[in-house]
Amino acid sequence: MTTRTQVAIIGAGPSGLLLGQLLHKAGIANVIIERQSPDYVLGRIRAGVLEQIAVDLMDECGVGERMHKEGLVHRGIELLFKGERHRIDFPGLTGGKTVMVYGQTEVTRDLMAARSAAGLPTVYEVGDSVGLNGFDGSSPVVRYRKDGQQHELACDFIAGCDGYHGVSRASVPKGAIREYEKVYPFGWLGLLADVPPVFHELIYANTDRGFALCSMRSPTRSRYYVQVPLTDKVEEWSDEAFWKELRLRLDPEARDRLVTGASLEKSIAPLRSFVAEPMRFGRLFLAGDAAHIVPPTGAKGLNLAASDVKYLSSGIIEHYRERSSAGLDHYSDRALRRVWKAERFSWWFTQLMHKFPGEGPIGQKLQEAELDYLVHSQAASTALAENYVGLPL
Ligand code: RFL
Ligand code: PHB
Repeated sequence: MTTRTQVAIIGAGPSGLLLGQLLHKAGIANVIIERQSPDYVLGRIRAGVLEQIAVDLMDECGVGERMHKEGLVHRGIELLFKGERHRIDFPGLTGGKTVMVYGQTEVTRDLMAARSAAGLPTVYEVGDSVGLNGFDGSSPVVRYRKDGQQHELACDFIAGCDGYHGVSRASVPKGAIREYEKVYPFGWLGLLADVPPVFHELIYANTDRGFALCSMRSPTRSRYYVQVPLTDKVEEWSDEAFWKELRLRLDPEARDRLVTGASLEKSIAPLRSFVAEPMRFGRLFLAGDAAHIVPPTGAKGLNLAASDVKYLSSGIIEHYRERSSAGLDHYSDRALRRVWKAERFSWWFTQLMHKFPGEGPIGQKLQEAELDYLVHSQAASTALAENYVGLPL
């Protein structure tokens, strides 16, 4: 069966859902095609921190109400090294800026609810059946199978919002896109639990046992991470072993205050820096993790997805409203300027906070010297704060 739309969006993660909503608000028809079920998408525990740009985009999509009610405004983070915590004050260093702690699961849930309330078409559970064709010419077509039936979706543009392992980037002819990649020699073991957070702000810890992060989803739900070797398997980590290791990486006060409990979710994520250039091939546009990955240390992944979508939606809207291709022609360059800065920040923060195998004691000493400089220099603290809250669009 053949149907037609203006924009075919591959992937119902934050990038695809945000784009779908912004296009719908502008009167542009779009269909989202997603490999998994909605519950599967909502079950992936990922990002927790939104920059103001992402908050503003949620508002622009008309889905900001619950976020403003339940999200937590954070005015700083704490850096823990040599057993002591030091605060980085965001508003003081950036002229009043803050971030919002509101989980990616909730962002996705709010966007899914708005999409379904507006009756917009989303095709879930298409598995690996999606094929992209004709995007190097003027008539792109997306083919997929659903419930045993073959479908064809003809469109003007395809938005590849299908994450790092998606079909969109992989459909571009070899050689047309250049890929830059760095894989880090460790992962993050994350645990989600219904226990109150150890502290009301995030704690990023550099210790001689490796990195740890204390984050949260609400005043009663905590998200913690510890750096682990890539060879570790999540099944080998009992909850007890996780809490014991986390405690060893905290300062004495936090160690005393830590409340432990049964895990709701536990997983290991590898760390990677990756950029695909350019983010466009003909009528196919890549956005979010489909085009770039950052290590989670700087909390930039979801936020970059939001800024890509902001640029891409304005290019598409300009195309239909003004018959101008300028915004679409500049999409890749505009997005990549911001992407590379976030890549640099995330790489730098990862280097500073993690234990690198083979670096030895001098690596630890050099990190501690840089951290000491960072928390005592207004210039260096400002550089961290302005990147963390998000560089301007
Ligand atoms: P997603 O979320 O991966 O969504 C892509 C969607 O595409 C679907 N898909 C397909 N659909 C159809 N056909 C195919 N062939 C398909 N292949 C894939 C997938 O099922 C999926 O639903 O990409 P998107 O939308 O670009 O969003 C990106 C964000 O998810 C990601 O950048 C963040 O989660 C990264 N991240 C963080 N970002 C932040 O801004 N702040 C944070 O605090 C933060 N913490 C994190 C993170 C990522 C983490 N992990 C697990 C990688 C913490 C962690 C631990
Ligand atoms: C999270 O809460 O999952 C989180 C927060 C900050 C990060 C990464 C992940 O830098």
